[in-house]
Amino acid sequence: MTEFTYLQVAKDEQIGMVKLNRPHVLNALNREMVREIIAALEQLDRDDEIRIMMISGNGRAFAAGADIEEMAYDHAIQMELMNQFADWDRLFLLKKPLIGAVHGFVLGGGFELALACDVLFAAEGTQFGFPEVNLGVMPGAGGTQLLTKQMGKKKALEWLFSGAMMSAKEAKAGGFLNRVIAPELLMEEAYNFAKTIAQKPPLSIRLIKEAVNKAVDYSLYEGMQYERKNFYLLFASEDQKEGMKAFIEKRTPHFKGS
Ligand code: CO8
Repeated sequence: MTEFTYLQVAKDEQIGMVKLNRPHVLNALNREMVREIIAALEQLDRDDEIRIMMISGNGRAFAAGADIEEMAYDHAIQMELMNQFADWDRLFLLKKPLIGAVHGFVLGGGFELALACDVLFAAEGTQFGFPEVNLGVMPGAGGTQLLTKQMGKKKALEWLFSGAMMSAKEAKAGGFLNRVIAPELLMEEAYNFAKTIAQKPPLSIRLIKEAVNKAVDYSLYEGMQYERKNFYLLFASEDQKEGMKAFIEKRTPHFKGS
């Protein structure tokens, strides 16, 4: 396997395991880390020894979102030209199942990564949320589309408008979380599930995944393009500058609606 700066990647029999490993900032996803996550998963997806993939995080969070410090001073046109989140689309082209085992904070881009998993397990005490609204922006890597498709419009809007954190119990009731597990058993239970699926016929698993994705993904692509333009556009606003600056300066933001 390639060496990664922000990830630990391992192969255990037929299971490929990716661990986000930037714990001092709660696995905040900087651009290089996002590139690495996609590269690692694609590498495992192409690996004939691997039948199923798992993703989890080291430290006290799965991931507390995109790296705010890195993007706080970005501009809309620069973001449009870089179009960094376009790489994210490749997560939806993975052919093998991706099992998420999440804990702690699962926020913003971290929540989007969790929603992109095919099956999701969470430790008791996990907190999910889209706090982007508190920073003067909005989800930009599929959050509005995935949460709405997986939870329904009204429930999704409650969380997206408020930026509040939802418990694992609420997430399970919302329909996008498969199991809530005692923290000390999370990895073991996710691993055992992966092992069971790894024993199934790989072609059946691949075609089941493909068929289910056809059922739920219709028009997702268009929705994500629209969302992305709006996300980039918000970087032309004063409230985005204020929201992110206030986060960095550890003070309450003052939004003006401009
Ligand atoms: N970006 C950068 N640094 C972060 C982030 C982040 N998202 N989250 C936490 N950190 C850092 C903190 O600044 C802190 O660093 P330091 O020790 O140097 O001060 C360290 O991690 C620990 O965090 P806290 O001290 O704040 O820990 P608390 O337990 O007090 O609070 C929270 C935990 C509530 C999770 C808090 O850290 C927080 O609110 N974090 C920001 C959450 C957030 O707003 N996330 C959304 C980001 S925007 C986004 O995700 C847009 C998605 C677009 C697509 C992305 C594709 C990749």
